[in-house]
Amino acid sequence: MDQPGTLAWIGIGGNLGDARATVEQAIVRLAHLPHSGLLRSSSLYRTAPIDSSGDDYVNAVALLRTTLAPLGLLYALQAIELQHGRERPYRNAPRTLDLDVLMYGNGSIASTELTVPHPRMAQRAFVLVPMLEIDETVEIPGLGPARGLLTAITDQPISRL
Ligand code: A4P
Ligand code: MG
Repeated sequence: MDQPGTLAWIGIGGNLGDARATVEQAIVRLAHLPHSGLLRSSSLYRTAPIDSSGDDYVNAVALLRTTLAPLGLLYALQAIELQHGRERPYRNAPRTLDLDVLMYGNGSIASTELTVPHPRMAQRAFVLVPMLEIDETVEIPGLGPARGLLTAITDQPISRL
């Protein structure tokens, strides 16, 4: 029998403080998220800031199965961000921890609070490379296989930690 719940892909990033430790702790917190299970998490990656400033980022991706509704999941992620001292002085500011809902099943959502698939994920190697580590065949609703999208952004520096 199929397990209940929806597959949700979560993007994890940070470039303030000990970003590596923060991302590792965030993955542990995701594993303890209510009504959810952590199926896979990627390696950690060092990545150059894209449309952002400050130090290099540490990025990773996690794959959950969850029965939380999309907004319930977003609020749970925001609670974890706050536990890590996330502040929002301005858009794309350096941050201790950013948790984004990249995909929620095959669904598309377009509201001010939540847009899924994440509108910029297809242009970002720091999202696509860790996703492909988890699932070589992953497809982004409306855009197709992530593998093919990566060929347009091979110039973005990313290295596995
Ligand atoms: N929101 C809408 N859709 C979503 C979603 N799918 N997931 C809303 C999460 N939040 C979503 O987010 C602002 C608002 O977006 C939230 O209130 C939520 O309701 P935020 O986290 O406060 O602000 P942000 O992180 O500055 O914006 P956002 O959209 O997450 O930024 P981006 O576009 O994701 O860029 N470079 C590297 N190398 N690595 C990175 O991780 N990250 C960014 C952030 C830029 N450059 C980077 C990295
Ligand atoms: Mg964010």
